[in-house]
Amino acid sequence: ISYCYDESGYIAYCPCMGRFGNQADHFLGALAFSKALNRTLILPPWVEYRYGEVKSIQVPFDTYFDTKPLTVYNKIVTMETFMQEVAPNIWPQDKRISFCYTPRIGDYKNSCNAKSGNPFGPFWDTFNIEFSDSEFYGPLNYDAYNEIIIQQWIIKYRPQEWPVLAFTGAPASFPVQAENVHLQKYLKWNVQILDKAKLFIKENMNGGGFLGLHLRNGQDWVRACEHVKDSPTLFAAPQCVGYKNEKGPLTSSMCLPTKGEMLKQVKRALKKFPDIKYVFVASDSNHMIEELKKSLKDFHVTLTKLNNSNPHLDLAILGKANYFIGNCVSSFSAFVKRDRDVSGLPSEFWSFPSR
Ligand code: GFB
Repeated sequence: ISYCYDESGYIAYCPCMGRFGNQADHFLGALAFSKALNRTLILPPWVEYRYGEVKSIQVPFDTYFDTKPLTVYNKIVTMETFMQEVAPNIWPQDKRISFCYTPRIGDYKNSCNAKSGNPFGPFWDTFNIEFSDSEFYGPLNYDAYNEIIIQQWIIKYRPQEWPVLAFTGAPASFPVQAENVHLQKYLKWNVQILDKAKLFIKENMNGGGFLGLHLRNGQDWVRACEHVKDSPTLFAAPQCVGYKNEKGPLTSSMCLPTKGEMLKQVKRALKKFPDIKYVFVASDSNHMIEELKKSLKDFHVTLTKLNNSNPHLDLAILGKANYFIGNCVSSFSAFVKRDRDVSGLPSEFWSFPSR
């Protein structure tokens, strides 16, 4: 398909922070920001890290998602298509300028150092992008709902002069701004992911009727949860406690629930949904299948999980559960919660509200 060039310009960025959940939060913000500036959003590949590999790996955006629903909201193009078909005509070397708020520490002085470090370097290298200069956009910010700031962006960076605003990191906040949560409805799994999810549900859970659990309990998480006491809105916690703790304090069991608390909560959910006969467990580390089996034997439910770790398939399956229990603080859980909200499916969180 040959692609038409957008005279209003483009926005590119590196999803250089965190893993999938963080990047998805950032994506929704970048989507709103690009729309506010009336520019096409260049859909970046997802940045992934493979065990034993030093450099990040860039996975094309449409490996997981259908790009079509996004077009209902704003103009988009995948980074692969942009670099092949558009960049050669509109983004000459001297216009390849990286954007950052203030200089970033790295190889050069007074520079965004957009390619210093991992995943920064590997990300732009995937497309053979070198930057000729840096642009410090501070004190502007990327709040798409601040009309004054948006006007300033538009006036300061005209598309004729600045065809591509290429950001060193996502032009978005983390966690996702409340105003942008609803944009999740444009982020739809592609048919390959959906088919895999449906097949798993068909083969392992008799076609449906299951409780989905997200257990975030790996070592990195145990360490992260130690910060709960001094970070009352840690990571995705605002989805539960509000952006200013207006819905209550964050507790450590919301981040890392004890086994006892979890089992109690699962039992309560199964009592509420007596027709549910399957429990699907997703985890980055310990799925607790044996403990769950033992403790749930009176409920006559079958416990199941993926045989091989596949975060996106876990997310897609959790998105289809009849009921979901996730983690307030995890942006991985936050993705599932937003995804389910789009289709009106009910969810709750571990140890929240605190009793
Ligand atoms: O998605 P994510 O940003 O969520 O990062 P958090 C967690 C990653 O751990 C996921 C894996 O992208 C997956 O690769 N993971 C977590 C899982 N849960 C599951 C699961 O149920 N199944 C599978 N297969 N994989 C934050 C990071 O994670 O954790 C922060 O993003 C920071 O940057 C913090 O590192 C400690 O918000 O949960």
